Amino acid sequence: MLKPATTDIEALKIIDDRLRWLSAWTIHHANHVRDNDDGLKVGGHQASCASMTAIMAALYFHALGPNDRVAVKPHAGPVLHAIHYLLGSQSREALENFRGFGGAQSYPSRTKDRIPVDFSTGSVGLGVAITLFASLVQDYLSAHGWLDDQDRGRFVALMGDAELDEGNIYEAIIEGAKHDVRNLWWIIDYNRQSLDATSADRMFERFDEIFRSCGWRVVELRYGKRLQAVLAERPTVKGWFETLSNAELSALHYQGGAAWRSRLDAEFGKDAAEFLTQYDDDALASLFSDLGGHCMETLVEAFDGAQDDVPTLFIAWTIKGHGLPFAGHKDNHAGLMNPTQLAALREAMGVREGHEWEPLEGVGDNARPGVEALIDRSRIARDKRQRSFGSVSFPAIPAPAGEEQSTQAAFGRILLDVSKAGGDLADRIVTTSPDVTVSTNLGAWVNQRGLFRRAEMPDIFAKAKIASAQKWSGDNRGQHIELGIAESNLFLMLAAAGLAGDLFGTRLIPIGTLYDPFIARGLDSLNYACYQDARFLLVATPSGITLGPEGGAHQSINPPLIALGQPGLRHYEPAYADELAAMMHEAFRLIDDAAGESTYLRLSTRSVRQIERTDDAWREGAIAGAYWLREPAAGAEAAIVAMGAVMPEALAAWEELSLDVPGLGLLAVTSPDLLHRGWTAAQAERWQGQRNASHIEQLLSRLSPGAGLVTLADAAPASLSWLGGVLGQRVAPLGVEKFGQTGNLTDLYAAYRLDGDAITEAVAELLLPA
Ligand SMILES: Cc1ncc(C[n+]2csc(CCOP(=O)(O)OP(=O)(O)O)c2C)c(N)n1
Ligand SMILES: [Mg+2]
Repeated sequence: MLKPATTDIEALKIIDDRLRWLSAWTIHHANHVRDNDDGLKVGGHQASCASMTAIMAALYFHALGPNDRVAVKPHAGPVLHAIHYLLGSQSREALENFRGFGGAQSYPSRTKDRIPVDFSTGSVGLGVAITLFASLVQDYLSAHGWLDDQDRGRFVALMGDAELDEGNIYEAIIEGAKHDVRNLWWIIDYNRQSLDATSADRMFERFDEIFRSCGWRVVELRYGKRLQAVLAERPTVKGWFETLSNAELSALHYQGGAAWRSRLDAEFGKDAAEFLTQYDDDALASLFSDLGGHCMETLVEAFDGAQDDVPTLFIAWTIKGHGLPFAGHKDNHAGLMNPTQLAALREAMGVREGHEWEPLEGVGDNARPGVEALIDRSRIARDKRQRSFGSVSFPAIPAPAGEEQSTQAAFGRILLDVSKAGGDLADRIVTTSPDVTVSTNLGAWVNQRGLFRRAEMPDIFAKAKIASAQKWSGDNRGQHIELGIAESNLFLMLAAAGLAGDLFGTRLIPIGTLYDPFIARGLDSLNYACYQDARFLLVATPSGITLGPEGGAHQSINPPLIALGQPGLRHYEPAYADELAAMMHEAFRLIDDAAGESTYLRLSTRSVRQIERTDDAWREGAIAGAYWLREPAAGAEAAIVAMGAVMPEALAAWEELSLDVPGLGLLAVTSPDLLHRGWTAAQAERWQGQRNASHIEQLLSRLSPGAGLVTLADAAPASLSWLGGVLGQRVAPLGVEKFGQTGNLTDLYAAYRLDGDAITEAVAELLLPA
């Protein structure tokens, strides 16, 4: 690539200044200018922004191509808004309302910001790692013929140095190495400060080794051109500079030129005298601030020099708060300039009072055309892309035949049938699992559709004619992305694949499987995926103490409660294979529906006798969250309410008790999550004058107002006990509250009170006169 003309570099430096000003001003305005009715601290991170303005100017106005996608360090959100303000894609109103309701968000948000945000950020580390999985998805789409070469791009993560402490980053680069990921730039804003203080020194030399050993190129941008030239002439000063600890260096940057002078004088005495006479204090401070991440020539050169597809880590040395009065101060993370300091910055930047929001305020007439031309040429997407929805056709999904089945086995059979039937749905499904592909019943699907590998991977065992039920070969047509045991990676993979419609214009139907208890291991990544409105199907199996002999380390208890509190994720827990088939169809539909969401299926390995259906009336209720498996008599005094794998106990108890308790009902709950949402939504509607009863209110109003409910779930009893609040009916909640143990189902259900005796006792107690 040609080196840009000097005028471009100058224009980029001007843009760097504009970004520093606009980001600082946006935050200042929100904290000190805008009305504040409630006295809450508004906040914002002027120092974290100032640290990155040069890097972001060089990226957005020079290096990025139109298909490149960027995850921006959360605390540099205002810089991204300032960039789009210069580009004309962000409004002044949104900036004036920064951190206000409906205004520019504190941290870049794909769903809430009006500017194009490729990846939301906020929980540090996750925004970095998702770029790696997005790059893998890009390779997947290319290999499957869904992405033209000219539409491919690079994935860039702008990260704080303290983000390197997040373990999910290393889990991701290990997985990336296995898949030979490429087209990644991760750029560290190496300001050597975190939130609390300056960061520890000792790890620095290790980070580059870690990345190199995972196949990355590491480019360190330590010095700007000016400082590099001066230190090249003075190796002893350079040696001294490089031994300064993070804390010492930051303190000197904060203290400024006089402090540098006295330190150098103390260190080198008369040997530094001639050097020091060449600089006044300001010039000395400016010289030592010329670090790589603030030097436009250095940045442009580095980006131009990394145009191949090798994943590259840039370590760009910077000063936190560069150019602001608290530059380098260890406490500057949430520091805000006071009005006096802001006024001084405004003056220094040539911004007239009252003209603070003008995009190119302070840019001289000579420079302006060059700056405008550069902004005009910027190749990044300016407008928010339309999401791709509604293009996949979903055939009906028949339930697999079989008198006795587990929901986990039925899941595997349904996917196999989908695969055999072929067509659009089957081709768009991409499955993934953190080393539990076989044990979550994805095996048959993988036998049919193969592993995804960019380079052919033969099945050595098959070639050697060693008998195995499981084929394990891969090529670039494969549809299963194999992951190592790292549940956070699973969710980031699902997040990236679940955004394929947005990122690449092609909707994928991602399905991820894992063991239910290990959802907790990747919970923040799961939340992150939902926060961005990524769409996928999560199949968690096995679950609960119903896992029996596997014991308490693998028996999940609280995931239904997690799901109850997780926006963007719908929990379904089927008891029967036909329910599961209906739920999978609904989950696929929701993936491709603009108003949809992701789905979490909680499945079991317990083989249960399937129910005979006389009609299809159950189906609508099952999708809405519950249906009467055994209808209650009108005004009945009691009902059993059960979910999932313990349905046979509920049915048996119903059969036994209905002789003595006339009209006893059995409610099959398929989604406490949906029932709860429907209940609160109907309540909110009533407050606005509408009179619709929610699904669960309609179901429970078949019973008498004072009826008793015995709720039963192989999960925390709170998953269902809240149902008593819907109409004020009494509840006896049965469920699992202590860690599980090994054992057979009879012993375990008796010990944890999920059996017929427990149900009978609970019903009896509810029916006793008070
Ligand atoms: C998972 C998570 N934990 C904690 C925080 C709170 N937090 C926000 S920024 C930050 C330190 C960031 O330091 P660094 O990454 O170096 O960024 P910079 O110095 O550029 O601001 C912390 C701990 C967070 N946002 N996410
Ligand atoms: Mg930092």
